[in-house]
Amino acid sequence: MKFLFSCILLLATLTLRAQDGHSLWLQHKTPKSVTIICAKKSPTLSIAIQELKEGWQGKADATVTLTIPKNKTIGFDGFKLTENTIEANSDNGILYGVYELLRRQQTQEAITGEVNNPSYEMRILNHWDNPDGSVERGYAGNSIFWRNNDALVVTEQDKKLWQEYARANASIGINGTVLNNVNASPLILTADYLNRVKAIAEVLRPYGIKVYLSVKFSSPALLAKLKTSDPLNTEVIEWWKAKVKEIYSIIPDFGGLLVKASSEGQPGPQDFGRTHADGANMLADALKPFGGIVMWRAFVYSPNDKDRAKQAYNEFIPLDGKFRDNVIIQVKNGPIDFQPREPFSALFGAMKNTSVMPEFQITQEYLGHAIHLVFLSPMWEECLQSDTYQEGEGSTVARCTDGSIFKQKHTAIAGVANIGLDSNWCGNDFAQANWYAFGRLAWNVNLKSQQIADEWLKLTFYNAASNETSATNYATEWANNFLLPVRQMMLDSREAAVNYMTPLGLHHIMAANEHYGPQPWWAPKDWRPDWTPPYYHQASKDGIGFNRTTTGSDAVGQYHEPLASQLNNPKNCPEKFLLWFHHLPWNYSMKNGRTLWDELCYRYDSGVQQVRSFQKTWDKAQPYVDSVRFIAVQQNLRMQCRNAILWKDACLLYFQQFSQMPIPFHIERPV
Ligand code: GCW
Repeated sequence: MKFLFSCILLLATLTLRAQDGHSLWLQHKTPKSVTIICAKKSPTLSIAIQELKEGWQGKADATVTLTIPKNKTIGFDGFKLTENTIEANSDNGILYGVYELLRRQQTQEAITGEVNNPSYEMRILNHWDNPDGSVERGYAGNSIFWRNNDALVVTEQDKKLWQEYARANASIGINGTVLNNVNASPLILTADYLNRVKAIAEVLRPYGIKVYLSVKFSSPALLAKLKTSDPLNTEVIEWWKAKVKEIYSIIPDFGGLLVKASSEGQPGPQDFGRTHADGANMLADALKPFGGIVMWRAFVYSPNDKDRAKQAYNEFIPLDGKFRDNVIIQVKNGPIDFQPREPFSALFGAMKNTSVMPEFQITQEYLGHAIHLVFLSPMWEECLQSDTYQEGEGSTVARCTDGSIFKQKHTAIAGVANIGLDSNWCGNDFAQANWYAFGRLAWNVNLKSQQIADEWLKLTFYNAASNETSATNYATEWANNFLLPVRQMMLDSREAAVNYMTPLGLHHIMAANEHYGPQPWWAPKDWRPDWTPPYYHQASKDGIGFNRTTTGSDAVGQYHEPLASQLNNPKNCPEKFLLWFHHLPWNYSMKNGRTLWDELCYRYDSGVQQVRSFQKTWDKAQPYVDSVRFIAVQQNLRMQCRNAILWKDACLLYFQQFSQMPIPFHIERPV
């Protein structure tokens, strides 16, 4: 009975999704007629042709030719567009060209005929999805891939959903997906699960998307009952080789493995006195004959370290150059953990003889979950365009990872997905923009957030509304009254979140475990200190902030000059990172003349005022949005505003115990 009930519920959810009409940013208007010429046949090209026919907004009765001429200027996955031709060297390239052409038609962007190659070879989503269907740090419902520890049943509804997912990803250039959590269950490598992976791969393949899996390093001991999982043990090596062979026998284009090892209690090579390189290389050797890669995460820190921000660098720099060429070290954007703002990880550009890929978090673990409207593109842009100075001025994180500076064999970028079974996919309609932005930046690392927001708003909100009204007048009105203010709201939203949560370089003062609200005071005696907020803010009567200068933990020393010296001096350190690198007295004088305490009050307050202004902006957007999405976003903003006030009040009242200074007169009073 219970089972029957769950089935009905699941069916209802899936049907609802299929019917809700909000197919992300792929909301085509009624198409004009078009003839497609394409000499070659393949499942991918059939999709390309179908998409063109269903979405064509160019000249009516046009003829479009799809060609694969082997043009040397066009790179892997790239393409060249004119009004009537799409050229590429592969079927996938044609498909990406089709989506780009349709996007340009819909957003009325010129088609300029230049070659369009992606910045990274591999553009990958990481799902933190568990076999029981739960999603670690997921705020959009259960997993779209896994359900109730039951790998066997694959329904037509599942396949339809995976197809919609594949299509959305292909439309923004994503070409890989890791299907399960980095805190990996060994189950994933069992036959039943691998069969389900095969079924998923079959749906994703025509859309140019490869599947990858996260694996638990102790799988040989857990699954095959070997006495050890030591990466240098012959039986262990043979076990992995056989397992990899088995995977490729059923999924010939399998992408490779993602590993979280010797981190946060996960097993790893260090359990056996071996290094990350020993572990990664053993897996890389097993994958090499099949063309697979290993993405080895650098997210490591131990309770004993005096400064968690330094550990990844300390562990990985000595191993630079010791990894096989099919290993990529996957590095989170910042040295701690997906905070609203962090400086870039010092590993970028410093590992010169190893492939390194950035890992971003699309799901908003520390940024208000699926409730707060926070457009993350500006945060990623900030990281990608940060200058590491590692190979002279202009050695941005982007250029250090996309192959421009270091001739790494593979280039890649990963984003931790915010996708679940919710009918709008991401839990919040605006969270879809973060999925979109990740794909667009992975394709073109130099895109600007404003352009991305612009595209997403036009694709997501314009078509639906414009069908009914007379075109030209409506377009201008829509741009002035909806596009411009809502785009500005998106662009300001990340800075607002930083202001009301962790201004001036504060970090990790969120509530324990759930990482949603403020809890700067939380510090149980029996808990790991590096998991408690006071470890990070260091507030006391003498001041606030983490001293990472040469007189403190010397994390600044991990950065290249002139950056290291700049960060080391509070007068030169960008104020957005001030308390990340410095412990300063409460009456420290900021550049604008305010005391540090007053500035902190001002920042928290301005975060709240920004959210209030977002509410006003959204209220005015009502005529241009369907009521379902309008109300959902309005309610979330209301909650976000209440939360922002809570953040401000909790943090200011807590820190005031130490500063012993009054909250400035013009700041909204704590309630
Ligand atoms: O941010 C932390 C999260 C964990 C996560 C870990 C990681 C998957 O709180 O939930 O585990 O990072 O990135 O491995």
